[in-house]
Amino acid sequence: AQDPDDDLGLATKTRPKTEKPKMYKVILLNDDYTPMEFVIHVLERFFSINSTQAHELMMAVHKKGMAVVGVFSHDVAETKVMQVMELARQQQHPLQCTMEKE
Ligand code: TYC
Repeated sequence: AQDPDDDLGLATKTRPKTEKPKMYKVILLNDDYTPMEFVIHVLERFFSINSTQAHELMMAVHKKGMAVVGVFSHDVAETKVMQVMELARQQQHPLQCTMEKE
């Protein structure tokens, strides 16, 4: 009746000790009203992107509609999105920034 090997499936799976954290893409969306200079400023300030690359990335968003501006852990990505959205709100720009699981 009772299977001696019946361990009820507990703790039988082996797995690596450390799980790799899920990473999140932070995505910037284009719109018709946010000034290019403001977008460049945001990329420099919150994403530590130098001015040459910030200009290129801003133009990529402007032309293609969106671009990934960085990949971070969940908490860091969430903070970056909040910082961008808050500064845009303060300066009354419609800039949108979002995050997505990689
Ligand atoms: N399209 C905007 C303009 O022509 C510039 C812009 C670029 C806005 C990137 C948002 O994420 C953005 N002023």
